Amino acid sequence: TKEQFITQFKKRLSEKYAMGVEDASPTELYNTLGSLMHSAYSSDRHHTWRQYLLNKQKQAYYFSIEFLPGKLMASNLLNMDWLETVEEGLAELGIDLADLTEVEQDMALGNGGLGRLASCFMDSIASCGLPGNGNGIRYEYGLFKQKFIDGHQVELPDDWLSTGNVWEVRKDSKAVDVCFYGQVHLEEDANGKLKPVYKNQQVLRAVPYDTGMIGYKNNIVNNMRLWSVEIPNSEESKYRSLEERRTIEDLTAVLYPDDSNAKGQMTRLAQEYFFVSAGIQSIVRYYHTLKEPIHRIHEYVAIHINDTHPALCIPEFMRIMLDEEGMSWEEAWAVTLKVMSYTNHTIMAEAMEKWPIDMLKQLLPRIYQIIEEIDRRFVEETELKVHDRSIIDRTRIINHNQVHMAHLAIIGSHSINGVAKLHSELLKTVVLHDFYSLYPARFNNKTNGIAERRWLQLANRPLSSVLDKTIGTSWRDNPEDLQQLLNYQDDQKVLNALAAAKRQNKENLAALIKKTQDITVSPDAIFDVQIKRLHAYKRQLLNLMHIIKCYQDIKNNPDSEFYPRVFIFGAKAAPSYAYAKTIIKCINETANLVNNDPDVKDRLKIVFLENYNVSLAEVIIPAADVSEQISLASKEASGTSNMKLMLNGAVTIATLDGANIEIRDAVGEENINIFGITEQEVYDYYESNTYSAVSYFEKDPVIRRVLEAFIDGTIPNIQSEGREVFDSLIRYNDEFFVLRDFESYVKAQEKITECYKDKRKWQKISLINIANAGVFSADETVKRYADDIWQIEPVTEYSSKKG
Ligand code: H53
Repeated sequence: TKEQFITQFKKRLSEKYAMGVEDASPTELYNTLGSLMHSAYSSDRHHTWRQYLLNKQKQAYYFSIEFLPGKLMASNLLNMDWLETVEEGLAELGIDLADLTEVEQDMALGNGGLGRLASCFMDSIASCGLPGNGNGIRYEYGLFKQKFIDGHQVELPDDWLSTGNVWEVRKDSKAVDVCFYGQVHLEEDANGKLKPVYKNQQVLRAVPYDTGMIGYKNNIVNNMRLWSVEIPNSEESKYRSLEERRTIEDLTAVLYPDDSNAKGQMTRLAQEYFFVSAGIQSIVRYYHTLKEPIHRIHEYVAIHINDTHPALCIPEFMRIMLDEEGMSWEEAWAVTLKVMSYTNHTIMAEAMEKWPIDMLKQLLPRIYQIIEEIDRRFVEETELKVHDRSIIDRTRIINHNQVHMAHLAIIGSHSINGVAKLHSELLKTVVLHDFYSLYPARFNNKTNGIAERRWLQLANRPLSSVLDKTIGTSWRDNPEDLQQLLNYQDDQKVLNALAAAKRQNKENLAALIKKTQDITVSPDAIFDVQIKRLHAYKRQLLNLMHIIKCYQDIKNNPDSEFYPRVFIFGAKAAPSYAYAKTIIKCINETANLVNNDPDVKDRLKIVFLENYNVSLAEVIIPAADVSEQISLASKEASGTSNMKLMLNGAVTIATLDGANIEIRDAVGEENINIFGITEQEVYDYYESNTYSAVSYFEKDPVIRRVLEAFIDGTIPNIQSEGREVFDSLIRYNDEFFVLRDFESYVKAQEKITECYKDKRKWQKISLINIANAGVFSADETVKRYADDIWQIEPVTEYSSKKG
């Protein structure tokens, strides 16, 4: 109750800081509340763990090099069913919960979609009562903090742990050793079995930090285990200088901020092995406490490889089965295949990880031997199956002095899935077609999903309360019940209430924009939002070109009618991705020009919010009118901001790419604005090699005028950047078909403006989007993983019958 909470809170504050509420700072109050929550859910964590153990339940382990949870306080309060009580209790003490959550630093151990998906899954797995855990790296520094200086992106370190982390628990007793480098050879042991003998290995200590993943009002608390590197006591004497120590500690120091290029850094490869080896060792150790025979481990353990970064799970699991559990190769391979499953998240060739053989051999000699043997057996087996030998060249793991991580992941997993229908089809028909012909039964689709608790219940309380009043509260447990809203699509009262909620969110965002960027925007304008990593294939440039066209239209005809729009961007560019940074500079300089041009008279505003992250997304998404999902068809595996924006009532403008197609199917053609060429047309262009960007420049005066603005000084301060963009389109033939799609994009944008002017029509479309977003609940997605791939079941109370 509220009274109990107040008593406990004051008591804890006094114990922790020897203070009363009046003297405590927001940080002290935040830490007090966090510690109170932590004590409360720890017993649930213990209970959950015991249930799994006593039931000997099969558990899934989600291995991911990225997790992007954002802030945890509000979502933990919601899931613990404490939110209202705590809010009221604090209010009575004169404290605003929002002031405390403000103190928390975003946990940004991920770059974008991949890491955020992993965190949505963690929330959903626990909320569905499923036995599933995360396994990753506790980076000392998260994704860089982005600042703009003279319109350029500048990266600052994200020292997120500097203020402490109330949610994590260091588990010294669960630390394991992870070995690198050295030499290895095989020797026969007393039983005639080959065993590896190591020399000169570097031994590092992996220390786990556990964070409870709290289920939604179900008392289930799963675990996200993140590993941090340390120098083991036994090795202390080896690393005397500060520099040597630092090199080792660097292993878990930073998250690689480039998720589009597998860079050849040793540290990155070492990171991959580090969390994989530590995770698998700890799983096997736990398995032994069940006292079940090792060859049945697949009945108790499912390991999921999230993108290729954890693909070393396969040889590492093999290593443990062979070298430590004494299995034969055949036995070890049989269980490995049954345990492992893999999700592919991209078809972009440059994101397909490959490592030079020499590097792998040097860093992980035993693992390399095992990979070689997996490859040898794969070739041997496949030769018997296929007539066309070229298939082997295209599918084997080791080729051209490189180790292909996706090939390893596919060959060693019983399930391979894509993340949206189109993406999974493209995997089968194009990108992984050879593998599909070898292992058709392994391929399946699992369309991504989002944690609707965070993205609606928490982020958009005005909308949530309209929903409660209109359709009751069942949607909070079962997002598909949002469908009931469809009964109100012609109810003006409901439409007005939805519009009022949107208005409140827009005012909120407008205030944030004023505060952080000192730009005044009117909530009467259309809020047009593109939020995602900056990447050429995502085509922020197409958006910018349309903005420039609008600006030129106004300039050419200053008194013409132009419906006010605010274009809002949020995006980080990988520090080494020069072209992406160029686009940022161009957007920022265009913003400077447009926002300060008196002719524009507030009809156009461009806002590029600095340091886009989960917390910022939680403010932007509820306020969006238009959702920009404009990647070149075939390139965006799924996208998930498209789902979050739809759920919050934004109307989508989209290409037929990724999950956009499924959004269209859910809302109907008339409630989404589709434009651009299809994936088939993209492939036709590739095949015929007939795309000519310059012809669009020559024949379309609008395109010509827009592109000239990049190089003729219209947009100041972008001499070199403007030229670079111009050249990428004209000289280098526009890799992502921006010019090809420009005209249809402009038309779709014009339709949006017309539609927005008809308030009632717009509100109805917005309602239809909200009502149909339930199918994208990550709860449903993880249930499909649980049933089809992991074969895990929701927890039941321990029954002694199970023995
Ligand atoms: O994964 C998201 C997709 C999105 C895709 C993204 C992604 C990364 O964030 C990083 C690496 C990678 O291979 C893919 O780009 O389309 O929605 C979750 O599946």
